[in-house]
Amino acid sequence: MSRYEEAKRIYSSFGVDTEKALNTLKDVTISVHCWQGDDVGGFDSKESLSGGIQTTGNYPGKATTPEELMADLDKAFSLIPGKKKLNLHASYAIFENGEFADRNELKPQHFKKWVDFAKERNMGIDFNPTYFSHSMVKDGLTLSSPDEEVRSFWVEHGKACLKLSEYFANETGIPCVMNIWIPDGYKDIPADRFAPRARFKKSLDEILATDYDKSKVYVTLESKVFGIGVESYTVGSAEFCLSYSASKGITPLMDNGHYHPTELVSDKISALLLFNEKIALHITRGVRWDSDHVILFDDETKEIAKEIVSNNALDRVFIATDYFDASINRISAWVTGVRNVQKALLNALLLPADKMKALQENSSFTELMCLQEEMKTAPFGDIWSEYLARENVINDYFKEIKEYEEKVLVKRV
Ligand code: RNT
Ligand code: ZN
Repeated sequence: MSRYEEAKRIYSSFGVDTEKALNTLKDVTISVHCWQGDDVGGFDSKESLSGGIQTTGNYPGKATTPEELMADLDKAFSLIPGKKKLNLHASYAIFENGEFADRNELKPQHFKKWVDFAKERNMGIDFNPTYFSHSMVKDGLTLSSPDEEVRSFWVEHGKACLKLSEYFANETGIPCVMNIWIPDGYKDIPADRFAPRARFKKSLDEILATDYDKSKVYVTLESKVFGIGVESYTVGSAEFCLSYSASKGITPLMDNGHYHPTELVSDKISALLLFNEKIALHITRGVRWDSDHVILFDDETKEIAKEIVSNNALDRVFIATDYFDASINRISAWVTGVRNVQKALLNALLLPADKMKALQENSSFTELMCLQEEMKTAPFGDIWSEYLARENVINDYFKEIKEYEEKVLVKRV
């Protein structure tokens, strides 16, 4: 009996159908963030990364051109099973022949190459306006700025991005998730917490007044607790973003690095599912702060996946990755992190969820704990290996990535 057959038998003794789990997993789309490949650099400006987010490390081989980033994405995609979507930031616009357009004037032609790239790979595109790393970010503020010139520049950026998102959806035939996150906040105790939030609200209203097809573009709004340099006050706090999303019928986005360290996104998912048709996630790993470490197959990632799967919400949650590690091979960072989201989903699909729920309802907490612990040592690895084999993806990818590093990455200047 093969290892898979044996594992299948063991899982079925718990009432779990491994075939069903494998078939479900292969249809789950993960939106893969392009910005792991170049430390959130983008191509539209030489400004250093701002907005209270940071990459650390100086591993060789960072992509510095669209061609390099596309090649690296391809390498990563070849080692990641399942369905993928390309998650772009506006700062990844591609300008040719000396042409340039500022963020308030971005047009489809500046993303045509990305559209071709996605179409050739049968992928959809998700999109993010880029409200950082730009000279029009004044005193750390964008959509909440008291400077009308600054605020309206960024409103125009948002509107341009909405039209671009619609273009991506039309071209690929797959709806586009457009996520708004702004870095606005204050380092020290503000005198006025109200006015910046009022301006942010007004700016969002202005952006969303753009005519766009809501069946093709899902606008999401990402909250945050604090960033580096903006420790005392964040305009787009959790309460602001949840309330705004609810009032406008857009989709809330939770990044699991954006809460106080003892708060868990896994616990928040069910609450949001009760009040939203769709919700969105940025999956990351924060170490002591929103450090955006590579996602591991760790307890919280598993718990997040469990909440999606056991609440039957795979088609209601937009799952995206969001982290950036410049201290290790960036392609390996991509592959490890995205695979770990998939592993966590498979792990969740292999739990006897109904049985566990029934034990809770019957207050059989002793048996529930025993079963939960028992499942942790079930032969998960054999099912994962079977999944990779069926997807024609190799298990141990280090060697292949190292080869690519030697042949391609280290030769980059
Ligand atoms: C920042 C947010 C945001 C960014 C990306 C690059 O804290 O998580 O989602 O990481 O837009
Ligand atoms: Zn995020």
